[in-house]
Amino acid sequence: MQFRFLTAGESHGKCLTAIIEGVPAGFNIDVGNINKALVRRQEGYGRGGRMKIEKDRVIINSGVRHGYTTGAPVTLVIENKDWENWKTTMSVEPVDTEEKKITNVRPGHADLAGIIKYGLDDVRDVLERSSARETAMRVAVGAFVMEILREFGISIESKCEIDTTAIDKAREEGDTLGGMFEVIAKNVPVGLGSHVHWDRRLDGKIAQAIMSIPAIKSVSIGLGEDVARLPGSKVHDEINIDYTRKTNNAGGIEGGMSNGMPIVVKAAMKPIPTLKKPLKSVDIATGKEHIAHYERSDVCALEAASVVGEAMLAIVLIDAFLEKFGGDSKREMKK
Ligand code: EPS
Repeated sequence: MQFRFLTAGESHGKCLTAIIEGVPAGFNIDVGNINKALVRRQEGYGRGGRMKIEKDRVIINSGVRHGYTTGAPVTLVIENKDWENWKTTMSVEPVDTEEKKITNVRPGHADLAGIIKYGLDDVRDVLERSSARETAMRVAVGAFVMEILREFGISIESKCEIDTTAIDKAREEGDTLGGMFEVIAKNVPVGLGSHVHWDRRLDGKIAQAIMSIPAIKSVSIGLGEDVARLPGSKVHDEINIDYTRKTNNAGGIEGGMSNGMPIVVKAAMKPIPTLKKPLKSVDIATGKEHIAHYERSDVCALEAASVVGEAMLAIVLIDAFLEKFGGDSKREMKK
C-alpha cells in the first residue's frame, strides 16, 4: 500500500483527526476545495438537527508548507461544534456527575455487536465512534487527494435520486429512508490495479472502500447484478480499432484493471437505523423488551453518502496511481 490514512475522533468529542501518509511532495493544496466538499457532505434533503449545529471546515496541521505538500505526513482536523454541549458526557477525564448509560440497543446499528465485542455496558461507547460523523474526515481526506488526481486530469462526481415527498412522508411517520447513489471517475489511465493477484484487483479495492461507508449494503461496478441475467453478447463492450468502446457495461474495469473508460460504481444505502418511532429491541441492563434508543437523527443521508463515495473512490485511485507512477514528488509522477 502506497497511501494510507487513519481517522480518530468521536461524534460528540472535541474533533475528528486524520493522519495521511504517502502524500508526494510538490502538490498545491487549495483548502477552499476541501471545505467545499465538506459543505456538500453536510447538505442534502433529509438531514437532521446536527447539521444545523456543525459548520465543517478543515484545519491542516502538518505536511503542507506555503500551500504545497512536502512529502511529510499530513494531519487534518475538523472540530465538532457540538462538543460544547457534550463536554461532560464526553469528558476524557473522570467526572463527578452520574452519567446515564444507554442500554436500549438500536436494530441495524453497531450498538449490540459493539458492546458484546468490546465488553462494554454503555452503548454510548460504541455509537460515538460508529456514527457516520466520522465520514466528514473521509471526505476531507478524499478532497485532499483530489487536489493531486486533478493535476492528472482525473475527475470524480456522483449522483443520486432524491424523492423529497417520500422523505417528508418518512419524517412525518418517524421513519427513515436509504437509496442508491452512483460515483463516476473519468480520465483514469489504463492499467491501475492488476489481474495478477486477488488483492491487487482494482474492483475488489473499490468494493471494499465503498462498502466501508456506514449503511452501505451493496456495491456494484458497471452493469452490476444485471450481468447475471444477460448473455455475453449483451454484456461485454466491443473494442474499436483505437481501443475505445461504444458501451461501458464493464464500468471501466476489466481483469481487475482500469481500461480507460469511466469507472462507474453504484451503491445501495440502507435507511438510517435511528428511528424517531423506534423498533422493538432489548434493554441490555434489565434483559427486558424495550424500544430502541433515540436522540435525534437524519431522515435520509443519501446525498451525504454519495459525497463520501466520491472520497472513497478518490482514496482507492490515489493509492493505485502512486503504485503505478511512483510517489515521492509531483515531478517524478508527471514524468
Ligand atoms: C452525522 C452526525 C450525527 C448523525 C449522523 C451523521 O450527529 P448526531 O448523532 O449528533 O445527531 O446526524 O449519524 C448517523 C446517521 C448515525 O447513524 O450515527 C454526520 O456528521 O454525518
